[in-house]
Amino acid sequence: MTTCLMSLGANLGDRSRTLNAAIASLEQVDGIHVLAHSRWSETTPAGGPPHQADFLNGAARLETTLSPTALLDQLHQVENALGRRREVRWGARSIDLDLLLYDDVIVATPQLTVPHPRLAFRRFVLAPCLEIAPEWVHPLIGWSLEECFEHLQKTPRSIAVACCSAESANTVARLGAQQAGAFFIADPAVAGNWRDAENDLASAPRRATALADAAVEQTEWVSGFWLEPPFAAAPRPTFVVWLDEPFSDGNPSTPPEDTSVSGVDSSAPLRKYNRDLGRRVMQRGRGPWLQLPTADLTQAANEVAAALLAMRPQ
Ligand code: A4P
Ligand code: MG
Repeated sequence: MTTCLMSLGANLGDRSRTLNAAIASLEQVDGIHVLAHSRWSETTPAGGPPHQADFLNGAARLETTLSPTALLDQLHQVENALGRRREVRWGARSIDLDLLLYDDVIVATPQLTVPHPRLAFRRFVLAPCLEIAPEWVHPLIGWSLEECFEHLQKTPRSIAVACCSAESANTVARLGAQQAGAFFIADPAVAGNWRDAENDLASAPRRATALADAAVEQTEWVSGFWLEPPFAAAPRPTFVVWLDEPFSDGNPSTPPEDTSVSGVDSSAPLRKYNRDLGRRVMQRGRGPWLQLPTADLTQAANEVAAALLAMRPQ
């Protein structure tokens, strides 16, 4: 038997009736037992097409003998039976059932990501989880769900965008902030587009000052850079978006040619910087993060804007 945590959401039709029906249907599935569920709470839509109706959200704790993929399959079957149509990502829905945690198992396949990547900073997900599983430790972040929620409560709503390309980071931060009506903090210290560890070290004091200045006046901000902690003078962001730069063919941000050493892969130092950056952002115990590809900067900016909305008190 494995214990799992799932979220429920609905913003079409008779929402509470559908959520209750989902719990009853799950209880009927062989290999699933519902241990507890939260209250259903009204929340404002975060992301997706505009003018959607408010959601009713909740969470449930289950016991199951099913594998993560078999469980997801069952969640989809219950969604389908309750009239779920999939037309637009983040579109209005009669029911959405997401698998948040499966014990402390980590799954990363094209069909399933566990822990759910947006669990640790969404108020409409965390608040109901606190009613039924406050002590559950997020297996990647290393904080309990209660600690994640407290962090959300006590930090100003803020996102740092970390990327080895300063241009990509600033674009995503600027567009995301604009969309959500938040303040954008540009990197005060960039020498060219590509970042490196040496420049990060030299730029740290200016970056800390830019963050500290903004924090005095702004309640919500997005920075086009990440200042690695600890930095006493600088406020910590609520979470970090790591824009993972794959340097794949056809990528518009192809690394610059190094003409000084012929025959050497000039992108190797950047690849290393990119990999190290990701490792540092995702270091256990540091706080929430979200990994996004640089392939679609507009989509990444939408994620930033939706995350800011999802952090706001309801
Ligand atoms: N998938 C991968 N991992 C998981 C997982 N852990 N749990 C795949 C469930 N599904 C997972 O999901 C798209 C695909 O994600 C699935 O085919 C599955 O294989 P979907 O349910 O078809 O589409 P979606 O829900 O629109 O996309 P997504 O990315 O799951 O969105 P979220 O994160 O669920 O956000 N605002 C409020 N206030 N309340 C909400 O409930 N929900 C969303 C949707 C946005 N804004 C909201 C709410
Ligand atoms: Mg979903």
